[in-house]
Amino acid sequence: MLRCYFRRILLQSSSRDQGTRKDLLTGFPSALLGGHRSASSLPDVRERTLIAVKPDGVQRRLVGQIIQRFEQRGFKLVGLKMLQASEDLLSQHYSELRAKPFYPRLLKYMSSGPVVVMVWEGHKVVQTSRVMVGHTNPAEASAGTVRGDFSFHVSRNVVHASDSLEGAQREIQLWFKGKELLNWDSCDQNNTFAV
Ligand code: IDP
Ligand code: MG
Repeated sequence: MLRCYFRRILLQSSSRDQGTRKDLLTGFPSALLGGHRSASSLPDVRERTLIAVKPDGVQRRLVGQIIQRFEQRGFKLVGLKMLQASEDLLSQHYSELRAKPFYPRLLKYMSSGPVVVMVWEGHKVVQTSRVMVGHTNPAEASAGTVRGDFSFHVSRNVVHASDSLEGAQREIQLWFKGKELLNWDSCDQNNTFAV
């Protein structure tokens, strides 16, 4: 019921003003959030995260298998593109790691070829996708995770996943324009969650 109400408002709002900026993290118009942006007040089935297949993953033709894992888990793809990331974009993306000794090598690796960036949506998608991706160092990543199944060294760990709600919001805004993300209704939603 509540979900239908929110959906109706969302549809009315998008048809009334296509130019209104939707909240990139939740898919909800910013105005609907009423200034309450704490994680607990967000409609959590619309939580969003940024996943990227890094240049090694693209070169090794792993894009399809990585997408498949998120699809089969039940998450919803709301944004997807392939690009050659600029140094400027990567330095913003990895700004917290600037002081690390591996930072120059990391930027060289990430700009060595195209990446495929995606935004996935769903209940606790940030936390769940970190588990699906596995430990930063593939040598410590569990089998069954992307890194645990497809890589063995930290310098080539195939995939990126946002590590927090705040990180996801920042990264989605960095990599995507609002109009590149689509709000769409999935026909299986009654079979993947209930509120
Ligand atoms: P995360 O990708 O699991 O969130 P972060 O600590 O945020 O891990 O590091 C970002 C990326 O930097 C890693 O995914 C990996 O590509 C690279 N990286 C992290 N630690 C090392 C290291 O010790 N040597 C080389 N590259 C590293
Ligand atoms: Mg990280």
